Amino acid sequence: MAVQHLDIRGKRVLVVGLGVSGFWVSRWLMEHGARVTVTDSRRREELNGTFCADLAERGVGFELGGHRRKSFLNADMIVISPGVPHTMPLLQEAREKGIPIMGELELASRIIPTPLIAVTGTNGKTTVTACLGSLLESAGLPVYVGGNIGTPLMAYACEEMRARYVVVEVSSFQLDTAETFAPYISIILNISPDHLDRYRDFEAYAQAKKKIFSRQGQGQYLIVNNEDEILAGVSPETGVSILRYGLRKREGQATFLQDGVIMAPGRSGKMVEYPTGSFGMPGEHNILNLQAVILVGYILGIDAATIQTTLNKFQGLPHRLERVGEKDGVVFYNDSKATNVEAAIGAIQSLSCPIVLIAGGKHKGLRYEKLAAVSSERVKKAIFIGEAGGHLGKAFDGIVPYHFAEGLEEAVQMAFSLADRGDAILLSPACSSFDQFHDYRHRGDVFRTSVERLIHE
Ligand code: UMA
Repeated sequence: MAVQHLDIRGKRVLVVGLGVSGFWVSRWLMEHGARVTVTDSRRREELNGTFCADLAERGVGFELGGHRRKSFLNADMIVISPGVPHTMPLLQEAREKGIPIMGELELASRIIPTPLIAVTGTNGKTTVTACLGSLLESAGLPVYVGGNIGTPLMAYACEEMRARYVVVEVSSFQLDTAETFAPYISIILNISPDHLDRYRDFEAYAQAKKKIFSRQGQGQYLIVNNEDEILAGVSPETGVSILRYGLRKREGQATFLQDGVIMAPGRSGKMVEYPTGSFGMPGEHNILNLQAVILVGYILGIDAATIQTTLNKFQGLPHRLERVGEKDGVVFYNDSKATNVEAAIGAIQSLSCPIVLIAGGKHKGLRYEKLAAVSSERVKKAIFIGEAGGHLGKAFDGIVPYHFAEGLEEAVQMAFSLADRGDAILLSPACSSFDQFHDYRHRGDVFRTSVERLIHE
């Protein structure tokens, strides 16, 4: 849908949530003649001061420290941030009154004319998004990288929008409110339990993820991981071209692994070989994720040499199985981005040495039995922190010896005292960070600083 169909000039638009999404949404709406009020349950002192000052100067109205029912019911349209549950009672009431409610991603996708390459999945989506950005850049294709990775697409909508492609990391929260969103290429890397504090059950979460392709059709592509039980069963009949990847060769699969080499279709119609030994990121999960990158390269007609060079050079991102130091033969890994069980399992399986695991944080209603079972093979001791510590302890009882620590710094000291030369100390929390930290980056930074302090003791 083109921007003029949104018809927002002079309309009262309520923006819910004043984080980075609400900020860029409000800016765009003001620039296009809407009368904007932004509301946030947090008080002004708790919000980003630069955002508040900028929007105040542009004439945006504020309702902070809580939401007013009247503003929801009197709005001509409501735009919500991803962190705001679309099931919130005030939104339900407004919906019943016929007031259009839109998420930031939906709004952005209606405005942006640039073809979108959208990446979702429970784990690995930020890494794949960043790697795709790198690939397109290396291929000389002007690209904008945004979404859940940090900068919302509405920030791009406020620019001249000159990119050839937009690579967007998409979360289930953003997909909850997607209606017309139909990317040129969509990718689902995997679906495993996460965010069960926001969704009714796993099925509801999986349904949200599948919305990434529900509006795709002829001339568009869907790339899915055929090793994932849920995704292997996905087969839309909307005309979208589906490309599957996996570790074993199977019928109907576009790419697969054979003797350490990824076999993939090439531009000439012949299969191309991508040796994985030189890839910059270790682990089986990356061999899977990078097949999605190869397939995007194939669709866009990028030559195989550029694809291989990108995969060799790309070393991953901070806080994702990042080596942050070594002392007396013990190596420290920061995997703070592992905010759910499957991600932590992926990290444990990627390391081939004995592990002292640091896990825990905000409990999201996940079950830790599978983590305990995988840990029994390689984790010699575990240290639990935060709100989820007790739940983890119950799951690990009788499987792996564990201790509790007050905070991350104490956990690092404790882990080092329990480790021997040749071991790895792995922070891979399997939980979100919000009980003790601002976000996973903050948690990873505290880990790194604690490790550096220990190294220099
Ligand atoms: N708020 C309300 N009322 C509510 C709930 C929240 O006013 O009922 C307010 C909060 O007080 C807060 C604001 O809403 O001030 C925050 O909105 P937000 O959480 O959507 O934060 P943004 O800063 O806009 O960041 C969002 C994404 N956050 C979430 O999905 C929770 C960021 O993903 C994303 O990078 C950014 O948009 C740009 O697209 C973060 C994330 O944790 C990294 N994502 C989850 C994940 O990766 O697992 C999904």
